[in-house]
Amino acid sequence: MDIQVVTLFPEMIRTGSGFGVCGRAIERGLANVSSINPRDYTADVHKTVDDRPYGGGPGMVLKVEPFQKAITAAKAALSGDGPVIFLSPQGRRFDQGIARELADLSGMVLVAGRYEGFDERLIEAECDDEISLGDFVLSGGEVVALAMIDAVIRLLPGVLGDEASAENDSFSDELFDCPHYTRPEQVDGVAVPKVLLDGNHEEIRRWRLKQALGRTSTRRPDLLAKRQLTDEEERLLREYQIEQQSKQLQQVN
Ligand code: 9D3
Repeated sequence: MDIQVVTLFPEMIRTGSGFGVCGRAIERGLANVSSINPRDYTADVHKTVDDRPYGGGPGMVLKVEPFQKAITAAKAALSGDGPVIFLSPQGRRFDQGIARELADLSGMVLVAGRYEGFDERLIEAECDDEISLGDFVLSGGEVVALAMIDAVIRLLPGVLGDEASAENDSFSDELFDCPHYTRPEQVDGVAVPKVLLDGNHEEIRRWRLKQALGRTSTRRPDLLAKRQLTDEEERLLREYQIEQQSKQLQQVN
């Protein structure tokens, strides 16, 4: 996987992709992450990359020429082929499905903006896809590029061990995780749920599934609505809801 990032802040990309699972995958040659700076493709002494918006108003707009030249260089640097993906608040929202699609490609060019964004003519000329991380305001696309790079690299063959990659294929994006606990058995008087200490693996499986269903239903009912529950899952979810109700009654009394 070859990822070329067009950015005014290459250091953010290099530093941000250098740690943990992602950093190790890059070191092992399973992925390449490089940056190309539009400032290196300016022709004036001031290396100008932005200018005032036509029609007036606040903020600055990124100039076409330095970004277009940088994108051309990024495509040429790409070892294979791949889409040019603009990162902008107007894009379609990134999710695990998009991460999976991108992980099947041999490469991509991610274009991160700053200021008010790109000149529309650059988008019309160069954009194959436009992606947002969600409905909140960031200062630019670099953090979004890093989120996408991390999500995609984790999915590449050989990056994770067998256990974790099995999780990738199954329900990891459809249900929330169950709660996790490690030693010690008591923290500030709060004990680990007994079922996890008893070693009954069928009971543990049922408890974990019940917690995952319950938390997803409480916090993200939209995720659960997308999913057809099995008879066992329906039963466990009802048990969870009854258990939560009796817990709340205990707190009142
Ligand atoms: C406060 C400025 N806004 C005017 C109404 C528009 C605006 C322009 C540029 C808001 C954010 C940005 C910079 N953001 C990105 O480049 C960006 C982004 C984001 O802000 N949120 C979620 N995903 C993305 S992808 C790129």
